[in-house]
Amino acid sequence: MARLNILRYPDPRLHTVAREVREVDERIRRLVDDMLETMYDAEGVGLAATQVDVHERVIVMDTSDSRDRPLVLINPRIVEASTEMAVNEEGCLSVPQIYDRVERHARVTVQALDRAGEPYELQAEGLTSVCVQHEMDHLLGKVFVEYLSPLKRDRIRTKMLKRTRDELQRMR
Ligand code: K2U
Ligand code: ZN
Repeated sequence: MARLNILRYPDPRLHTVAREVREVDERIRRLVDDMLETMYDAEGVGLAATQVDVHERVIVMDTSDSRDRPLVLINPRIVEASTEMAVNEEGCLSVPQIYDRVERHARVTVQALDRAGEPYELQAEGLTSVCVQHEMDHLLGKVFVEYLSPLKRDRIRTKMLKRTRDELQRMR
């Protein structure tokens, strides 16, 4: 397994729309395993393939307290979403140390393929619901800061660019 590099906002590759996975083969299973290792190492509760610069519809998640219940969603589709909405504080591994409130569906039903390529259905609420909607946005090239005001988004963009520049300077 390998830890993968996580793209950092405002990298334009984060705005790529991911394509469907044609076959759940060894290459995809290796990607899933590497994404899980990367997600646990980064202490995230979810990770989309877009964030590691692979533009295929693959998501991994683990919202369990014990951090030992991985969820794999390949070619996920939301088939039902509650009219009830909920506002939650969100963060993103591609926008480190930035948190803000985003409104999403309180509950969603998702159909996907698992790591073996078998179809299943997930009824999600709470953190799982927020996370799966956040990750599915990533597969559409959308980052959660795009729900914020243009002023907030520009401030975050400036902060991220400075932080990345400072880190590159320190590495020299
Ligand atoms: O996509 C990612 O960058 C992973 C996010 C997933 C996530 C976003 C919003 C709400 C829940 C999960 C990271 O796990 S951000 C870290 C985090 C963890 C728990 C709650 C909020 C943020
Ligand atoms: Zn994210």
